Amino acid sequence: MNSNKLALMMLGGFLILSGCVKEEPAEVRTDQTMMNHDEMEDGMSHGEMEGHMSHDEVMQLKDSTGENELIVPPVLERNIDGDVTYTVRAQKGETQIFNGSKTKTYGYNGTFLGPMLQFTKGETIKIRTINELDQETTFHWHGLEVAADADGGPHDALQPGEERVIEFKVTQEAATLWFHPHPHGNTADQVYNGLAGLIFIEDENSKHLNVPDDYGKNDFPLIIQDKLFDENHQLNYREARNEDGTIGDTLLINGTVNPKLTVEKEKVRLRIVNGSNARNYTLKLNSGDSFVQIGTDGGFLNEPVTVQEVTLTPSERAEIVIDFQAIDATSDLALVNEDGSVLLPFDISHSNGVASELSTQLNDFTLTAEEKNLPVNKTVELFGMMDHVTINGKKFDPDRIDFTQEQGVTEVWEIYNKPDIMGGMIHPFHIHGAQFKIISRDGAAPPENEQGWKDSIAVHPDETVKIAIQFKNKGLYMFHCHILEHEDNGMMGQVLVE
Ligand SMILES: [Cu+2]
Repeated sequence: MNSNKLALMMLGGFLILSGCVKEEPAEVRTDQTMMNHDEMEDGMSHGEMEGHMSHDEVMQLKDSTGENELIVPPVLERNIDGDVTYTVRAQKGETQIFNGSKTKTYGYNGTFLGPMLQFTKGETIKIRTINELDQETTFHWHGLEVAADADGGPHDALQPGEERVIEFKVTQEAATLWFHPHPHGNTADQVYNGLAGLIFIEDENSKHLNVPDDYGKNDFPLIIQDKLFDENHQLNYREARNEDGTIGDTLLINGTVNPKLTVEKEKVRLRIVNGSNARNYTLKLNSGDSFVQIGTDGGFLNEPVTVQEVTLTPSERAEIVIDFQAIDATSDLALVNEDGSVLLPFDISHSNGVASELSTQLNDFTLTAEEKNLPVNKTVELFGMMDHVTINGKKFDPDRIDFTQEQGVTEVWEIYNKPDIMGGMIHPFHIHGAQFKIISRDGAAPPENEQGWKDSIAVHPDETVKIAIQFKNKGLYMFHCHILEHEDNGMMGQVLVE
């Protein structure tokens, strides 16, 4: 290990909090554990520390007690007057997350998180965006295929008090997308404090499929986010911040602490959004029962894929269907994380739900032989950790165009996660303004549940992924690591689509 690296490690006292999988030699791990132990003593009790030591250095989430029914984000009403469809305000406020105390938070059209916006493929949407924060922000529509001037990247900052109307046509298929801020160097803070909302796109296909779609009844979004609250139940981002990705010990789902979900004995669809700054989750049922995944980031899979678990890195989405009629769970059924921590206990209502069939054909997604055989047009190398993160050896420069691509032309991007001396970490790689197809992971076809539209992809250390991507619209788009602190630290580039 060279001295620079060691110095970096010494500075990075909170490395242990990282949500990213570290693959590194055992002796390094021991050193880190000891260092972090010292560093964290003053901030936490010894008992808490022990819990954080286990599970491969990732702070374990506290089990949900299930005392609070899951909050379902409201559906945003469309504007009645004028031609603007929706008005979305970024604002700050106080939210009662914990009984008897108020947490300072940010939200869209409310004090924490945001509402759900519904688009139908083919319609034109106009959104009035208003910044009521006391700092600049942007409104980024994650996964939406829109022209760059409507995308809400860091070049589209709204100053406090400013507003802007954006307009676009919805050209993509049914999917669960989300929106969040993207201000230059300050995304992590704003998302952490609560700025995140949902977009559901419907289309003719989705309307005719047999999939649960009764919002709040058998069709639930789950925005999963881990937070670290201080003793006053405040988020205190500056204290919690980790340059390698801020991790917390408390999971909020749709802003609900200690959530539970009451369901009928029927098929229930969960649209899961990893809205965390940095944590990766592998979700499964504590009973060991399987379930089906029906959707990826950008649409339906061709058919339901039976899985035991689903892994989501930051910004990835998965739609799953759990059949509570088929599962023989009399008690204690819960969605749990890989390490067994209880994320969402289910309360299965005694009344019988509706027996329903799930469509066996959901979509017509194809990766053509032509696409598979295209030459590689662009190579992307992800590298580093903490503040030393780069793409192709460079940090983000808003005045530099890294790539150009022709509108409507499919290109192959090859993305490589270069390990460092400590092994490296997963970087969730996201591209704005387009949905892409995964051609391969290390030369092999992606797993069945990744054979669908994606806008974010987990790239493991020393892994090479190939994707086929086409931009329908023009302009300057970001591509970046979706560990929000990495993004803010410059792990981002720009592609100009002409
Ligand atoms: Cu990263």
